Amino acid sequence: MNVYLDNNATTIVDPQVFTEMEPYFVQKYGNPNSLHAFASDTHPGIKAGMEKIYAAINAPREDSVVITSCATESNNWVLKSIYFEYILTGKKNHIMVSEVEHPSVITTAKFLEGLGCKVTYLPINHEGIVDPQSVRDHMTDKTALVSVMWANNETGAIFPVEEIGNICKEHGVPFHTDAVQAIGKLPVDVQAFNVDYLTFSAHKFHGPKGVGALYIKKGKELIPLLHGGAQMGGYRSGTLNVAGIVGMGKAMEAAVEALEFEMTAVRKMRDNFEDELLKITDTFVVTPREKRTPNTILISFRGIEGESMLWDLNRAGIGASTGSACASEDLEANSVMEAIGAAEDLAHTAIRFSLSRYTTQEELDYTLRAVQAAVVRLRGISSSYAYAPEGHNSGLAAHH
Ligand code: 7TS
Repeated sequence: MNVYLDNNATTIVDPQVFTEMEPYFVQKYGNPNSLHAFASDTHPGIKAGMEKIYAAINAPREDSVVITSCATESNNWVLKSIYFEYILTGKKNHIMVSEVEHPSVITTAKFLEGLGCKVTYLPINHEGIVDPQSVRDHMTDKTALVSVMWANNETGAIFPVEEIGNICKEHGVPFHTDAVQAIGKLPVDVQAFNVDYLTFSAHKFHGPKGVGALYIKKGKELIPLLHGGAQMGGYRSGTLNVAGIVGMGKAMEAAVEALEFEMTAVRKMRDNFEDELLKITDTFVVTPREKRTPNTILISFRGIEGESMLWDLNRAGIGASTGSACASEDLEANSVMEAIGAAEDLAHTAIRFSLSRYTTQEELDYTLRAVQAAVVRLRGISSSYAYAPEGHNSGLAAHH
């Protein structure tokens, strides 16, 4: 059996999405900006795709949704353009990001720090969530941007973007949120909250890879990152990814339709699976499940290196993740676990299971048996676990 439980990394393309994209490769392949029928043949598809994208996040027509190549580009764009416009010119000197943003935000912030920008890395609490009060505490009259993700990719923790958006509005500071892990898992409505910039990426909700977007509220237009032929109203040059726009539109429409299913059926499957995993001795989950996206579990198995667990699961045909990047030689600890202040041994034991609307109960039953077998095998050969034997009551808190 093959079981895919790494949906926070990427997802299977919905076959309906693939079908809608297909004509735009060998039939309707014109450059939409050319002046002939090959070009105009692409226009209805682009228009329909864009309308679906606007509808899915309830974006008003006067606001912009600019298509990019991925969420990484969208995140880079916001931070770097704010830097060019406000920091390089000396009008402001400071931005805030949470300390558990995706690397596309964190490494960009670090890069800008090297250019002289002050950066506050907002901490997360013991549940893995940013406290809105910390945004208020660090706000200065020189703050140019606050960037806090809607939901974390590793824990699934949902961040208080409504409160943070309000604090930003009070201070007249632009607010960006990386909603990559929120689309299709939580209701995302750019008019319900104060959001100036919102990032998303099609491949996280059963659309194609290589197409993302940035929502930009009217009046908050950014300096372009990519200069060139002035496509996308001059905001983002480069020939339009026609099939990508068609595919992202269809995928977003389907994600909104499936949202209720995700929030009920997928959540229920996730909860039951998690209950069973937690029956294994010495297992820990940081963020309470009601404060998480419906599809995600980040769980630690004391005494077991995450990578060893992945190896055993992979041999059983199961794809999961440690949620941490592997440096070439050192195995890095999970960054969220580190930020929470988990004991070093636990930070290396986190495994992320992320479900989707395609996950079945049968797959989870099979995975549970594989995890149980891996735990027995790996704890049996674990030197660190030998000092914390089964039943030993050493929870996360005891190790602080
Ligand atoms: N932002 C968040 C919150 C993400 O989870 C990811 C990908 C990105 C941005 C980057 O998206 P892309 O479209 O540029 O690829 N996250 C993950 C992950 O959790 N495991 O692999 C990729």
